Amino acid sequence: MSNSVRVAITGAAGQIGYALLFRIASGQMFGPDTKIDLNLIELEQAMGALNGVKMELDDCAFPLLNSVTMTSDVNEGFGDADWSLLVGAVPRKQGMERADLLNINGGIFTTQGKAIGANAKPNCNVLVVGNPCNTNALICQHASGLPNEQIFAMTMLDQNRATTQLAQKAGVSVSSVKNMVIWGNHSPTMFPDFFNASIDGVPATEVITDDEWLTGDFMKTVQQRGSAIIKARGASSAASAANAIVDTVNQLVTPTPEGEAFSVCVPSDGSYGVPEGLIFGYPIISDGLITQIRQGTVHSDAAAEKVKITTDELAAERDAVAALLQ
Ligand code: NAX
Repeated sequence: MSNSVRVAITGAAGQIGYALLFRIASGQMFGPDTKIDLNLIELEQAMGALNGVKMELDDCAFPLLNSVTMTSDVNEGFGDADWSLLVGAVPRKQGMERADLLNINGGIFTTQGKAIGANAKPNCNVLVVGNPCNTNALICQHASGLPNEQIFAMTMLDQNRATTQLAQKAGVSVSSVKNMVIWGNHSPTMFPDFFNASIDGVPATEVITDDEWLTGDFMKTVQQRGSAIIKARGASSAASAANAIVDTVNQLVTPTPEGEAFSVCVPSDGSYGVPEGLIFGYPIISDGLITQIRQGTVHSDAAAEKVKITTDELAAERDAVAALLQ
């Protein structure tokens, strides 16, 4: 493995960026032996704030941090990137329909996708975080021409939230909970599949026998956690989102332990009846270089219905941006 990695990050001066950059530069994403080159991409009007973040990076004196480039030019920003973390996006404002949001962000992710295709390394991996992240990733893939294996959208924060909820309910450590996979869209239709999760090797449903909680409060807490954080903190999840980005990349570049899987959205190959091409949250396994969708998960009728609801939502999002996918 190369001992340096160039990471392009959009929205670098935003609140997730502020929590993320320091973790990458300290070695938590790629390990203690990999030097980091950061390409920080922001809107022109945020360059002043970005400069302040860069000053703080300097002030950390991170031994692994080779270089920091700041730019609002996407062609420069994605130049030679090994990884592109697409965090920046336009948030939904009052009165904005979901279709408007899809289209505004669609324009951004088309431009960025083209710049990645033209300037990043051919094997650049792309992780989309900015919402609506699944459909933004679909648009980005189309514009970039990158193969399926290099496109990802994030559901790790939802997995981490679900894992903690199960662990707290069972009174065990979070490391006892495995295979807490999020299916489908990173939206309130996501399906946190507790049926196939395990706690200390035992099906979660045998450890937590409170079905009403599992199908009620648990699902609701995970699906609506983002709104609950905004209500409590007055701002959306940032440190936990940055942590989930670190976890996602870590798990993509590390062989997955036998019998386990993790949550990330990838282009569907038709697995589990999901239309090919939709960027869908699946159980994923990695050999450290190549990822694949884990097959063989059995869904009850109730679970299959939940998978269908989130699939239908993603298909509708794809149809809403069809003009960008020509
Ligand atoms: P902020 O509004 O704090 O920061 C966004 C930054 O992106 C701003 O500095 C802005 O100038 C920049 N930006 C906007 N358009 C850009 C463009 N075209 N090129 C470069 N930079 C651009 O948002 P933050 O809290 O950091 O959240 C960023 C995104 O993550 C949002 O879309 C948010 O919805 C999404 N999230 C996704 C999550 C997931 O699990 N997939 C969870 C957390 C988060 O809500």
